[in-house]
Amino acid sequence: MNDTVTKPKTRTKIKVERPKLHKVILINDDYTPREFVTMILKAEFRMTEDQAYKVMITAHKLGACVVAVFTKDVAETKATRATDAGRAKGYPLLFTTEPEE
Ligand code: NFA
Repeated sequence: MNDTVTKPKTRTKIKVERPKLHKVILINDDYTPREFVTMILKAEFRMTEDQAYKVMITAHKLGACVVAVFTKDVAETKATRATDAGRAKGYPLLFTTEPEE
C-alpha cells in the first residue's frame, strides 16, 4: 500500500559541443610549379585531379583558396605536411590554417 514506486523528478541534460573546424588555406606564390601543387593536393588532401586543379588555379588567380576544413589538429598536421613537401623540393609553397567563423 505505501510502497508506491515513483519516477525521478529531475533529468540531466548532457550538452555535447561540436569541435570548431579549421580551414586549410593554399597561398599562391610565383615559383611552385602548378603540377606540383596539384600533386600535393591530391596526395595530402585525397582530392581528384579535377578538384585539385580547381583549388590550385583558384589560389593562382585570387592569391589564396580554402582547400578543406578539419578539426584543429588535423588541419595543422595536413598544412604542415603539405608545406614541408614543397620545402623538400626547394619551393616556397605555403598552406596556412585558420578557425572557421
Ligand atoms: N603561381 C604558381 C605558378 O604560376 C602556381 C601556384 C598555384 C603556386 C597555387 C602556389 C599555389 N607556377
